[in-house]
Amino acid sequence: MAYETLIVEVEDYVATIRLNRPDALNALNARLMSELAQAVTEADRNDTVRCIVLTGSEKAFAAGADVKEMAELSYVDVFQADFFAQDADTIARARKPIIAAVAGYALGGGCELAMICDFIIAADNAKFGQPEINLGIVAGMGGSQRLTRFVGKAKAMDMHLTGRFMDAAEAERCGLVSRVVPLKSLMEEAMKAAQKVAEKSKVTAMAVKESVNRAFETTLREGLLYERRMFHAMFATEDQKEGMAAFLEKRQPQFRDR
Ligand code: CO8
Repeated sequence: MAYETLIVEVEDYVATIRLNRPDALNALNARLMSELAQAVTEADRNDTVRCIVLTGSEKAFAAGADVKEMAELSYVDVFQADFFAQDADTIARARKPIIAAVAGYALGGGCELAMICDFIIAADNAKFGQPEINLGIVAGMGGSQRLTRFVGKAKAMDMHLTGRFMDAAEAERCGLVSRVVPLKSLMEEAMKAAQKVAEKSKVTAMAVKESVNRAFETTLREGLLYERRMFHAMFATEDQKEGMAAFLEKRQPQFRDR
């Protein structure tokens, strides 16, 4: 499927989705968000895809929602359209793991989009920020909620209230990103990570994603119970038998996603 604002490639079990609005630093407009939701849904349904990598350009993952598109909207416009909400939910509900490979600016909606992914690998030139306050608005795609859960109140308040950008080293220190790599090797490292995920049982990887995401949606008690039940459920899979047999026989497992 050809997109106007994305470049999508599927190779070796990994779907790479590249945001492609270079003239606007990949600012998120309605077209891009709708195409992205569609591309993620297709990758999620595609049996040959086992992991998704979402990326932008070397200069910008995404510099936020498109200010040109938003500037003249009224309250009723954004309320009725529920601006970006459905598309963002579709991406967040994807069942296969999504890795964000972030170089350059990840600001406002761009930072929020990266946080919707399952983990972020950042290039050393990455800059994260929630500068909505400078435009007279607040975050609208999870920035006040996800960033606060990920990095804590002090950093989140600082970012949202001052609008300052966080560099890659600070983002790694405070747990927003899982690793920082040199810009030139960002895609190679992201693909290596995606290949690692892709070689696991797809069913187990989906269960991991569901279990970890529960931690952000429920109490510890409920989350622990959910995890335990998920652990029990894994014993109904052939891949549990294969994984453990392979370990005992000192060989690589041949998972069949069953
Ligand atoms: N929207 C539209 N166009 C943009 C955006 C944007 N967010 N960011 C950059 N651009 C455009 C610029 O207008 C410029 O276009 P042109 O050449 O036609 O003037 C081009 O990209 C290049 O940008 P700059 O010349 O500004 O490049 P610099 O290297 O000088 O600066 C910055 C880069 C620092 C990233 C700067 O462009 C900037 O500050 N951008 C805006 C960042 C921002 O405020 N982001 C937050 C937007 S609000 C938001 O994301 C709310 C999310 C809500 C989500 C949905 C709700 C449900």
